[in-house]
Amino acid sequence: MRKSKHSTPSTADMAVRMTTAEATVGALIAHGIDTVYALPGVHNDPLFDALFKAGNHIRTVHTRHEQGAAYLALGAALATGKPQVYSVVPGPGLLNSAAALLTAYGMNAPVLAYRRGRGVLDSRDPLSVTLPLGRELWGEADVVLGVGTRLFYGYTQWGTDQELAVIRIDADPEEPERFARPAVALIGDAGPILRHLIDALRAHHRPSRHAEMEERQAKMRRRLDKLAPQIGFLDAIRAELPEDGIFVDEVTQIGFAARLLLPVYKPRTFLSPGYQDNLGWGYATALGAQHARRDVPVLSIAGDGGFLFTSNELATAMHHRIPLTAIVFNDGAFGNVRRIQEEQFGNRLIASDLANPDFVRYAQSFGAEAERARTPQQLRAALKRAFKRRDGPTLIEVPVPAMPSPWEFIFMPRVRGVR
Ligand SMILES: Cc1ncc(C[n+]2csc(CCOP(=O)(O)OP(=O)(O)O)c2C)c(N)n1
Repeated sequence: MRKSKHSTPSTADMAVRMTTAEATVGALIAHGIDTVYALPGVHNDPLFDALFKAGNHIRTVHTRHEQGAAYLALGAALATGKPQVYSVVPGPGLLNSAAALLTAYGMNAPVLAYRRGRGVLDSRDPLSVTLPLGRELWGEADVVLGVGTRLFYGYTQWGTDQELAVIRIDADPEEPERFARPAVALIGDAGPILRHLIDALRAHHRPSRHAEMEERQAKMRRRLDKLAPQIGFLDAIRAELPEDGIFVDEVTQIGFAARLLLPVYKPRTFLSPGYQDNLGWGYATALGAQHARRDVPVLSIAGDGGFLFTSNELATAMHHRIPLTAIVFNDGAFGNVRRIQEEQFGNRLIASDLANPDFVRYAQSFGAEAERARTPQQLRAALKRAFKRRDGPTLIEVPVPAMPSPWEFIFMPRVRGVR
């Protein structure tokens, strides 16, 4: 809003004098937005000028690529639960940010806990399960309540039959019938709907399943021990990341195992990409989460493939002094792709080997703290040091060999019905 040299301007006067950019920024502030993640250009120069004039009311965090701006905004939204804003130029700027936008769209995704719902129920509760045990339970259930989830695995892999009644709660009326018509579809805000259901069910009691579930959890855990190399690193991470610290997952071996095995204690502390599984979302999204939640440590994990998608945002982390800790698990390959080529395509390896920078020197060249850890014990010590730093980013490189496949716990055969 321009200042009048004379008396206080009337509302009509102000409306005439305000530019579209100033009105936009004013509206953002009025809606409680305090940060714009952005990359400027000639198309939105007036917007940036309006942001400048807005002074302390709204901060601008500029990134080094448009996907970075969008992922930072997504990370901030996921970590705080509040709407966030990013701004880029039209055309290539918008298209560059499209993968992040697609992920944001795909994430409106969770419970069971399907991985994006992890933390809704504390992992220490025996009733809190991940995919493999979820599938077993699906096979036995007579009623399933899906809250804000597509129930993708249930419908498309585990199967349905006449004996199973599905009740779905979703904010979007188009969602419940995406795969099959549920027995009941409740449309609206899950909070009040669940409150009604709890009140209605208060009179009904059933025997506790805690003991049974503890036994089944232990049995499943013995099967999952096959993923021992991943578990070693995840144990080191869980030991150092505080209960309210935020873990940002990636499409990588440690990430796949984390979705099944990392204990998660609180909502919004396990951020995982939407069902599109965008490789490369991790570092920039984690940066946004750490920018928005300075009060807790945020940990980004990535493979060497995914990390280099957005590692240019190390410059952003330095510029804005964002104290994000990141681990790169370096196996010199698109490891996931390579293992599938080895196991399912007669070891015909193509386009899956990678040439990498020296990650420690790479991060240091931005001015970041960096070190290498080779074992879970060394990783623990490095994380302890990293989480103490609050004035800028840290990178830890962990060189790793190929890891055991998690796929038997993710793509599992049907347990009921016929398609
Ligand atoms: C945007 C995008 N491109 C490609 C893929 C396909 N993809 C899934 S995992 C993967 C390899 C990941 O390699 P890396 O990050 O090094 O992790 P690793 O599997 O080696 O642990 C690829 C290319 C994807 N999921 N998303």
